[in-house]
Parts: sequence; structure tokens; C-alpha cells
Amino acid sequence: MNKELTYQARMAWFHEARFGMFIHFGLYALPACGEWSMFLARTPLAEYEKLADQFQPAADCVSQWIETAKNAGMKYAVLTARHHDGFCLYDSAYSDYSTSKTACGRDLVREFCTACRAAGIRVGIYYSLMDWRFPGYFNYKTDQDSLIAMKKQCHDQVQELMSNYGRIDLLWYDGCWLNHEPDTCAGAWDAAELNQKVRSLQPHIIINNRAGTQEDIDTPEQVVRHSGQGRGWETCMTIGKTWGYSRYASPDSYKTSGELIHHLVDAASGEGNYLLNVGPDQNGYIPAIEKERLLTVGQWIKRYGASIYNSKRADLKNPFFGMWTRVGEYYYLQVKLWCGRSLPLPLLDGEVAEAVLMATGEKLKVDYATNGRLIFSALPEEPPDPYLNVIRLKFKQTPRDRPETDPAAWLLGKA
Ligand code: H79
Repeated sequence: MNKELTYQARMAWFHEARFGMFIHFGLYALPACGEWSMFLARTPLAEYEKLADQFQPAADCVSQWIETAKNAGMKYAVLTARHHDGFCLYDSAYSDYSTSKTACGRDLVREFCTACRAAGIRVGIYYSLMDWRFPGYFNYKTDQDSLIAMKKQCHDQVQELMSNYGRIDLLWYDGCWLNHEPDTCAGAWDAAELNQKVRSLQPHIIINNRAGTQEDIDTPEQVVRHSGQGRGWETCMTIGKTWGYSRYASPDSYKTSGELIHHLVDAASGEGNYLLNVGPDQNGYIPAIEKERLLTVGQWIKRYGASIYNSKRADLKNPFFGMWTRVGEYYYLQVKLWCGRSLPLPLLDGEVAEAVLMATGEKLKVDYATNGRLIFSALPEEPPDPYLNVIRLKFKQTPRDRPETDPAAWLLGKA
């Protein structure tokens, strides 16, 4: 058996990546009201299952996802191999309720793994521990047999996913609770034992914290929340309201590209990742509005990716107008709020060796106020980048925050 690699070594690619694509795809793309459709509509199983007869996504859907991920500047992707409805997007020995054994006739997880690897995208597998088809999920106190059967299916399927698809970089558990009760997670799935099996099959793998044990990464959902130094984390987020495709979503309910860029930069500033979701439609195609947002983010990253990939904490207080990221010796000031030609920084110790406005490539003149405050005073009047502007700085010494002895001094024009 392979020895487990050190945490740091296993996490290296994840920190380089910073931006990933979450893909929520399954039968729920047909009723088209989000991935919780079966439960929300209380669709009886016998009826919901019939969706599999019509589920025949386009032949090139998987390659389209990965092409879009590439163009968006994403470095990994996570596909719902199975969501809460229990329908597998792969060929399972433990279930006939799968793309392989119904109308689709394809193993989408295999296609996904192949496409990712060909494109240099890291491979992530999402697996919902719970499965609504088991009454024991709901009646977990009274229907032990069903509960045990669901748990066995989970262990068997995780094991086959970790055995049959080559190297998997990230295992993304979800749905560890029972009957939607938040306190039922710990202990419900024998996660320690399950993950020991996973790691023996996939020694490089990164496992998330959603099976009842902490494992490798925290997973704040729909919010950017920085974990403590040294702990890996990743914010997952939708562009619209639902994870699975919804044809009822108003265009107004989608985040703008500017908001998405801001979240990505926020994550990068705290040494975390941004896993941004797409919900392909019944043909397996990413909805036009989501694709458009992703490609705009991709355009931005093309210019400023050096400030995002492999970013570290700058260990400086964020200014009111934006955020810091750091990559190697470079500090990047991410300017969200532009205010014309002048930009004073929070007080810090550190002399600037070089400052470059990345949008134009121009070197910036740096002034120092009487208390040493750094000021850019010859910026363009209008923000050159419409979304978020980046100033790349090199300091002569490692910069450190300096407390303001008189925080009101600027009122009198000093500092
Ligand atoms: O796959 C996407 C969603 O379908 C899934 N996670 C993302 C990645 C998800 N399932 N549920 N939720 C998201 C939010 C719902 C949470 C609640 Fe609860 C269910 C609130 C109450 C019941 C979770 C379980 C929090 C408390 C118990």
C-alpha cells in the first residue's frame, strides 16, 4: 500500500489552481427547477425514475464543459457523479439507475475524467452520501434496514469510483445529514473507515469535510469565508440561484461577472479556492448566461492570473477599497473601488521598489505622505479595467502594517 503523502504535498496543486468548475448535472435537468426538484415537488420515485428514459444529453456536452472551464481560467472541475436523487452518471456495479444502463447509454464520469486529463484540468468527483430513494434516509430512527442498505451502497460506490477511473484529485462529499437534520452527520457514515479505504486507493487525493470528519478542506457554501492559516478551503457558489439547471430563473437573479471576479479575488486573498458552479440543461449544455459570465471572468484572469494562481496571504490589512494578494515576491493590490487619480494606502512599513498598473503596464509613481503613507497620485482618472484593477508591487523589504499613531492626521492634510 502506498504511504500517504504529506498534507502540504497533496495540497500543492489545489493552491496553484484557485479556480474550479462545479458541475451539477443529472435527471433534474429535465424538470428544470434545480437539483432538489424530486424532493421539492414530492415526485414519487416511480415517476421520477422515468426521466431516465428521456435523459440523452448531446454527444459533445462533456467536452463543452471542459472547454468552457479552460476558457474561464479554471484549473479543476468537480462533477456530480451522483446527487441526492441517487441517479449515477457512471456505470455502477451496485445500481442500474445510471446513465450507462438507461437511455443515455454512456458513462459520463469516464468521459469527464478523459476530457479533464486531456485538457490538463484536475479531476474532482462529487458524491452525495445520502439517497432520497431510501425510506431509511427519512425514517432513520425506525427503518434501520433501509438506512444500512443506503450506507452500504455509499461505501460500495465510493470504492468503485475510487477504483475504476484512474487518478482522482478531489473527492467532494455532500449530503451527510439524515432527514435534513443538521445534527445527524457525525458518525452516520463511518467516514474515518471510508476515507481510509479512499486514501489507500488514491494516495494523492484531497477529501472535503462533508462526510462527518475534517479531512483536508473546509467548504463554505455560497459565501467566501477564510479558514485559518495552514488549513485548505474552498468556497462553492452558484452563478444563479440553483445548482442544477432551472428554466424558471430570472436573468436578474444571476451574479454579475464583476461579483464573480470579486469573490475569486477574495478567496485568493485568503489562500482559498473558488469553485464556481454551472448547471447544464437537458442537452448537457451550459446555459448561455452562465457561459457568458464565465468567459468574462476568463478574460479578466487572462490578464491578471499572475495575481491569483498560487496566491498566498499578504499578511497585510486589506484596504477599504480592495484586497491584497501575494505571489512570491510580488504583492498585488486588488482595487475594487476606484476613486480617480489618487489612491492612498493603509499605513505600512516598506519601501516600494516597483509599482505597475497591470491593465496598462505603466509604471506608477509612488509618493509618501509625512507619516510615510504610500500614495499613488498619478493614476488614470478612469479605471482602465472595468471590473477590478490590479497594481503589482515589489517592496525593498517585506511590508508590515504600521498602526496609525494619529488616525485623524489626514483630516489636517498630514498623512
Ligand atoms: O449540491 C448542492 C446542493 O444541492 C447541496 N450542496 C450543494 C453543493 C445542498 N443540499 N442542501 N443544501 C445544499 C442546503 C440545504 C441545507 C439544508 Fe440542512 C437542508 C438546511 C436544512 C436542511 C444541511 C442539512 C443543513 C442542515 C441540514
